[in-house]
Amino acid sequence: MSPTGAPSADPSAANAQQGAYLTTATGVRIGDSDHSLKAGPRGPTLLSDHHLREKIMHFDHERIPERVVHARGAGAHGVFVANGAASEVSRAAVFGKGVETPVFVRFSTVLGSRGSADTVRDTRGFATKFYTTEGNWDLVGNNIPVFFIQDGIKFPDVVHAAKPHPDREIPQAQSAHDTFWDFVSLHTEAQHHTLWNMSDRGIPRSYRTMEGFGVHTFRLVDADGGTTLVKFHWKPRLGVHSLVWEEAQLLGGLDPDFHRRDLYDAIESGAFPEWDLGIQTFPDTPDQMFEGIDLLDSTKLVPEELAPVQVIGTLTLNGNPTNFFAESEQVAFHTGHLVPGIDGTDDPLLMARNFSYLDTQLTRLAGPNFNQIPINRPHAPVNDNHRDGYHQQAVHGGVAPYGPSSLDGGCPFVAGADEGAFVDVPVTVPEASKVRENPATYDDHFSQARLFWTSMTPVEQEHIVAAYGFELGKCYEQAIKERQLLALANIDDELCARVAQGLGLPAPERTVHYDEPDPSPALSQVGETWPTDGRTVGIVVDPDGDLESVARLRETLLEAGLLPLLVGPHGGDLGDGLVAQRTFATARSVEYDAVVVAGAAPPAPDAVPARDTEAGAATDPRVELLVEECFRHSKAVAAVGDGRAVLDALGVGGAGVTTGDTGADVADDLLTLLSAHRVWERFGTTV
Ligand code: HDE
Repeated sequence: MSPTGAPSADPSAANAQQGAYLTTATGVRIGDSDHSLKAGPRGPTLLSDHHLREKIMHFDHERIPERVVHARGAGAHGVFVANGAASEVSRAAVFGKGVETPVFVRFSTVLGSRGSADTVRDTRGFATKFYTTEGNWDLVGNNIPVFFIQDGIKFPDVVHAAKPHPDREIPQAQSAHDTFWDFVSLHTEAQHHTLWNMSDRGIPRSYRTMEGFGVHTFRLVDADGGTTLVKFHWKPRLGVHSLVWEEAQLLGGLDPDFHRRDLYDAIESGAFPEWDLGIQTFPDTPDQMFEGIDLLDSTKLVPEELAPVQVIGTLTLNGNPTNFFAESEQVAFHTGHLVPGIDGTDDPLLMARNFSYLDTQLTRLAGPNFNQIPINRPHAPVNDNHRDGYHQQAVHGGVAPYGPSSLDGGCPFVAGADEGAFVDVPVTVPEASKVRENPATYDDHFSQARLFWTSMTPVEQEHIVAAYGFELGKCYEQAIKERQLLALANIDDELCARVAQGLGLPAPERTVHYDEPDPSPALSQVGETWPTDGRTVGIVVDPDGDLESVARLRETLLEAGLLPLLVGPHGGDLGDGLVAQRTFATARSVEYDAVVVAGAAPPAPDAVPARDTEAGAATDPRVELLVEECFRHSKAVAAVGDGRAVLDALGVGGAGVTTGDTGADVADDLLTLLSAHRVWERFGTTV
């Protein structure tokens, strides 16, 4: 069991940590693990020290290769409860009404190495392993519904272009460099995905506030063999929210583990993250098209306005890993891990993945037996005829690991469909010649990028323009910037003109023409309100101020499911039983969704030169920075009692700023502001 009481991999299964005494790997108790065996206290170390040899040997080989992509990530245990809505279209047991299936989910960035920062601008992985009664089903998705390439053969190209430059191995975990923009500007089918990366979706606030997508079209099979094409969507109950770019950059240094910490802390505190799983369904027609959209082209989405997302169940993450390596690092996902009732399609991207995910584990987990590692073990009985290989854990009985056999009682037997066998759908393959060609529908690289752009509110468009300005501004090659501007011109002339202006380059003319797509308002993150559970509020406390008001505000926020953190001029007791969780030295705005200045905040003794103001150094400069950054990042700001003077001195007011005599006066306003995530109008644009 994990510390939260939720299911996790059983460590005893790996024969580790039994008994009270320290032992060697072979179970011999050890009397001294701190001193090597030497010829006298100052003499040479002896080769006969078998414990030293074993301890160092094992340490020397602790590292395994990181994932070639998605190396940086964090996982959690949970449960998926189906509502039965998918049973009509799929016979999979996991979709049966009320069926509860244990899951393990791993979130990740794509580009960075294992130790890179969480908050970089990138696509995020959202991979789920369902331990169903019929075997494991892996839904290996992303937080962006489209991909860079239409054919898996291009995957090494896009990844080589996006990873650090091979000569200096920089920049780490960034797309803001020449080789990335060189590739995507030449390979224009990547423009749609790239536009999502430049939007707020590229810098999520939290794993808990990301949507997830299966990306490809999958095929569901019902009890009678009938088929339906579907796209999978994960909808976060807390809504889809993002950081702003400056926050993301600051967090890269101040808290590179921001998303990992957020996920762990939320689960640990009982604020279990939840997502609804939904499907868009399409008739399984021979052309596999829907409303003119090629369902086998993973650079295209189907707008929710054309095919609504129907909820088929809910995922709750309720258990942190007991051991990061054993679970989050060793978990191995595979698009070919399918169960009866869920199948793939001929999307050439998916087909290449079906090859890749098995193959990569041979290097990463050093052999073909990775499904025997505790986190990967199915909960359904396993009775395969695979034998031997590196790291074989099983002691197989019998003499006939082959079929047909007349020995071992002919066991194991193959099952029929009514005994739960996976039955391949007899899809008709069109008569065709072998070719290295794309269908004509794959030629449209821009219409859906434009659909995304025109679906954004002005403030979201502003962020996109700034993101392109940053990324292309980091490129050195003029030709690459100019080529990318041409791609932008083919998406939208205003987008192109605004980015070009920032780069100091002329905006080129559009060269590609296509029908104007209808916008999809469902793609915007702005305009709705969401639950505020788990939102973090920094409360700046003056030990000489009204502590009773602080205590009441803290209580109200806690009761509303938020996480108030008291920020004091010093650590420890602030008076009246209030204890500082942060100090002026350790607090920084990026940790909070809102800040409350609950009293005067004069410079603490450890403050470095306070800024001169007309009133003198009235406020600790770190508190000023806290307020200014929260304001600049369009977060809610509140002031109580003498805290109002701090805001006045900084000129902080207007939309999203609430003040009062006591904490009780600002609590309701704060909750309302937080439910909208940002004070959107403060970004300077009407939304
Ligand atoms: Fe992956 N991808 N991918 N990918 N992918 C891997 O598998 C690959 C693609 C995704 O948390 C690797 O075990 C190819 C699309 C996630 O462990 C590797 C192609 C989508 C994760 C691999 C794609 C994804 C991976 C590296 C193009 C979204 C992390 C380590 C044909 C639908 C899983 C590993 C985790 C990981 C190959 C494209 C999602 C090398 C060849 C599209 C979430 O096998």
